[in-house]
Amino acid sequence: MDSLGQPMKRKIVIGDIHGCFEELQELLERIGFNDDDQVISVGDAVDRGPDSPGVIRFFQSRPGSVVLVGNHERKHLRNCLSYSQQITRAQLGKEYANALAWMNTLPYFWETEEAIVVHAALAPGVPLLEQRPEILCGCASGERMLQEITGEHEWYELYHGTKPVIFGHRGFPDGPLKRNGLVFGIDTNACRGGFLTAVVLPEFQILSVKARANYWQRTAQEWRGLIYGRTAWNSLPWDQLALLRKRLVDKVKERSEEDFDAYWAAMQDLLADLLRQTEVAFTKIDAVSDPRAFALVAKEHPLAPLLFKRRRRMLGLEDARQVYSTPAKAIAACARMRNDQGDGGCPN
Ligand SMILES: [Mn+2]
Repeated sequence: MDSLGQPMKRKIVIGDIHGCFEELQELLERIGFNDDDQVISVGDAVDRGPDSPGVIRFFQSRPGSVVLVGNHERKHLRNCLSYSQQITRAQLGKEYANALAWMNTLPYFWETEEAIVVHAALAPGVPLLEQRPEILCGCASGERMLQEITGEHEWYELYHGTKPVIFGHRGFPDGPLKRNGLVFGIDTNACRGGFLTAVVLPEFQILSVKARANYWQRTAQEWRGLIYGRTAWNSLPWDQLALLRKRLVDKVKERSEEDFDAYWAAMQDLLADLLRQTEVAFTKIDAVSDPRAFALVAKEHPLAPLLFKRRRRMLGLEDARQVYSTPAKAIAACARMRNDQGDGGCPN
């Protein structure tokens, strides 16, 4: 009961939604939510999952609901768009400007009678109003600042406030983190096929629903042609690309290089697909045993460079990399192949 003897309004705090709109609906239904409940997202409501626009519309249409700025919203706000943000921008289309204006109004923390809600972390011993937004939202620079403060420890091991903290950002695949009734980590990797988790206040009741798919893997694949078809990375030679990847991975031990890793994996897949296509093509003209007749047929084939190479010995990924010096050239060969066969065999 509140001071007027009314039943306390429920607050439903939800972990990183990442565009998993169906799971959000299912979780709220499971909770039996109604118009009196306040829905609070810890941030990272968008990106990676299938329906960021749906999630945004949901929160925009519920007066009194709260979405915090997570590191993903922050990347949109700072126009620092890596793969998953580019996908969301493409999904939103004309609505993107409106979504940005909305994100611009979002807070970095939320405090209720029962708990403090942040996206990523609190710097130990610093009053809530003096916390740095970078640390609260867990962007790359914030993570570095926090690491300098906490050293070997997790920030929540050093939290000695009296009010419980609810946060997201750090995925706990085996279920939400509950620590001394004081710290609740509720990102349970919904967008990677894990769970979407909520804490319902004032009881601190925890509920999760299983995600229907590993959405990020799927979305990353679906959009890779569209997004990376446009980037200059395609035109970098493979070894430079590998070097760039290594530098990113070595330097930034953050989540930000996941996007590049997804890109790298997509490029590897692409080459492997190309090789599989070559196998089919090769089998078809393998019957042509006369070298001159083979040359005549192979020359006209979309995968000619690979066919000639294969004729001499077994092809591997390395060979494909040598024949197609950049991803852009491999993509082009794939596209020619697809046009030639009309079977959409190339995933790009
Ligand atoms: Mn997240």
